[in-house]
Amino acid sequence: TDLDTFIAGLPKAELHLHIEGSLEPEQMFALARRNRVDIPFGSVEQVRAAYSFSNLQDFLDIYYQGADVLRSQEDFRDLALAYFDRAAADNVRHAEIFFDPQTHTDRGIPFGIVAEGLLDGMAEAEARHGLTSKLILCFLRHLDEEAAFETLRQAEPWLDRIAGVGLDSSELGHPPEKFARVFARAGEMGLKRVAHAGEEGPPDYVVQALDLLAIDRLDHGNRSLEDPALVRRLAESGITLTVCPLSNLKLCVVGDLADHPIPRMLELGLAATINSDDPAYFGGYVNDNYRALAAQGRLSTVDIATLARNSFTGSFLDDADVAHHL
Ligand code: ES4
Ligand code: ZN
Repeated sequence: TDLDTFIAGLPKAELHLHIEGSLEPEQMFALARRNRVDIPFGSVEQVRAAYSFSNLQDFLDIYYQGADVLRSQEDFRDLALAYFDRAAADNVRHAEIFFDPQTHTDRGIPFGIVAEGLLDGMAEAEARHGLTSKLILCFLRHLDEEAAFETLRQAEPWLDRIAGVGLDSSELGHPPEKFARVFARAGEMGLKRVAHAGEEGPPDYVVQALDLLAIDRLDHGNRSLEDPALVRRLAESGITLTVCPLSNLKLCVVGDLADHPIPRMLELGLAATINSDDPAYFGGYVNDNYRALAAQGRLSTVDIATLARNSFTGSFLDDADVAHHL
């Protein structure tokens, strides 16, 4: 459609992307072969058939299993490059990508192998496509605060190449307050702070992320809409929300894209953006997410342009770089 052509042509930034969630089944098989790792699937079709989830935890179990094929610096470089090639094809000009170091260090893969491999891929993407990127180190919230502190210590030699810290994994039962001290330390070290909140967790987790983690950006934030005072606060502060429509559908955060909260968020004056989250698991990259939502007929072309503009203004690029993209 005309809207799809408009979406494809819009320059955009992607602000909510777990690089381990961009591991396509074909690449999972290729890396399993290269590294002689056993995987519990016989074919790409079997893998895709297993990607049916009823909640976040269902997905996380299979996502952490998939990451086991990632072993060498070259694996992490290839993973990142495969994502950047697809993102560039979607006219993504800048990406701020999450990685989960604990998923790898807990399997004996050194932090530096992961970080250097991703940085290699980022440099190659800029050379190949002019696509710039930043790295965001996520703490796994189902693990304890001390493990997060240990990860921040391991990251020290790379902190000049890491833009910020984030918080992901199982939300319910692991409120932001559990990580207040490690986020304070990250802030003292000059890192930006983001957190997943209000995906499955209640609005109070979003309030905690603002008050106790001092977040610069909110990942998901869907359930904020249940609290009118919180909505006013988010609108007045202008904080960016990184929302993920196909993820929300696949993880049953929304029952139907016809009821997706993004149009409402824009009406309420929230700085929403559209992102792919874990594209290999949720059935689409960033343009697929724009198109799926636009197909509901609840977004104007102005709304779509606003969402893309928000992705640059909500990025951690400096003002001059943002201006260059607008
Ligand atoms: C995630 Cl969708 C989502 N939510 C929380 N943690 C995650 N890690 C990877 N994808
Ligand atoms: Zn996410």
